[in-house]
Amino acid sequence: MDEITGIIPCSTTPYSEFKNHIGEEVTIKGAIHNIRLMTDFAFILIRTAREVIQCVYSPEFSDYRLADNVVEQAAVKITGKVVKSETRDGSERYELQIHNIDILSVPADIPPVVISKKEVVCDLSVDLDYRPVTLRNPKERAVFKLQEGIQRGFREYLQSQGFTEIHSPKINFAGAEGGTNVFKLDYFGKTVFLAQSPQLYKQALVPVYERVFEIAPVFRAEHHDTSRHLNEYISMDFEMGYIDSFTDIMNMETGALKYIMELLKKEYAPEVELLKADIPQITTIPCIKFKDAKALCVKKLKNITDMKDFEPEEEMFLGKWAKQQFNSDFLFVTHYLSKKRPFYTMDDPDDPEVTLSFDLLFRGIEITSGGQRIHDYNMQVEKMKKLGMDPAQFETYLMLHKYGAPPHGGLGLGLERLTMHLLGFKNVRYAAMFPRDINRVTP
Ligand code: AMO
Repeated sequence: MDEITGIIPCSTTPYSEFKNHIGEEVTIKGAIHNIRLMTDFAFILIRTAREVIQCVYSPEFSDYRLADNVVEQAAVKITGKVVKSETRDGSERYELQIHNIDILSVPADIPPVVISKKEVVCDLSVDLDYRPVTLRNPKERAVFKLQEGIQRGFREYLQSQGFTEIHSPKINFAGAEGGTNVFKLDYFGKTVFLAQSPQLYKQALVPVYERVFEIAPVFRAEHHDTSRHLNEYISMDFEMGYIDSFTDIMNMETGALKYIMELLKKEYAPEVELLKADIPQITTIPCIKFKDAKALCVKKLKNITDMKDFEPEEEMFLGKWAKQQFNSDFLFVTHYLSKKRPFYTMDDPDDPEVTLSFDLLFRGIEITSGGQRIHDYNMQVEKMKKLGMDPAQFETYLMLHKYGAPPHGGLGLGLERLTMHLLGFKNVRYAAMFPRDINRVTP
């Protein structure tokens, strides 16, 4: 009888170890990414989980002869001898002289778009239509490997600061962020809502765990087709109790971003290089109050009509201003108007027209909203009433306040928005693996 040991013996050698096996025979498994047939030999590129390995076929290397089913996208197991290859720039590279190819599977058809070149050259909509295939292109898949690094950095940093990871429900009794961009759902005859954010739950968990975080999808019924809005995106949230001021939250975010950027440089270097990612250097992040930032915009930009919020051009201008003035890619804008922030936001006791809240701009686009929350029951009920909300509808949320909550606050950071600006994409869809927008629910 066989017994399952929980151990999978490693049957393939990663490229990073080739340098230790020069002249030896090794085995690799992967997909044939590209074949270049020459007169009496062939280059066969093998795409493994994170690398593309050059293999060379020649009748001189063994008795093995190339078969007809050695085609691009076939899954293969190759054995061969590791040799140093010649590079134009003199850098150390290794390749495999093929001794044998086992075909593990053959594709039924050729890919609808060319994925074996450096870039997939097609319109964004075509790229997205064929995402399961276009993501096989090393540059396209690198985007989401890097995105993994961002999430990992966020998680590791917050865990190091005593945060507990949570998962809040995505089927909710109310929209947490207000507005019309909430998806309604028929739930056995009852109307429920897809979570716009984990807001109500992360706050509820502050008296339980003090510091919590969540990385999860959230849903926004965006009615417009813009280059920076998705209908489903990954929100990286945290909430922390016993804060002295809402600047504690900004400090925690600054620490997390520093950690993330260092992790990307250290452990995601191949992707950073492939994507030419412009990883920002963070020392400190400058802060400006909303009203001062607005005054700057009014002075420098024309036709500003909305004095309560920023247009995208204003955020772009502020991003450039932060770069010029402070050599910073980031800018915290604080004290947004009370009218413009959600019901849970704490007003500034010194000036109730404004809130103890902030946005973080990264290269001129908002990537984070956050702030201090109301923790007092009566204050929260009053604010809800003032905003025309029915506190009875939020009875379960208000248990937080009713039964005692410490001063607390937190933030939500849009993963795709951060990725988009790290990589200089013009459209957030490039930073979403399978984006959902007003026109797209497939693949
Ligand atoms: P807010 O609604 O501002 O705040 O969202 C926080 C961050 O999420 C990102 N984001 C989006 N990304 C892609 N597509 C969208 N449609 C979209 N909408 C928002 C942005 C934004 O800064 N509960 C609060 C956060 C908090 O205070 O803790 C919230 O969700 O990067």
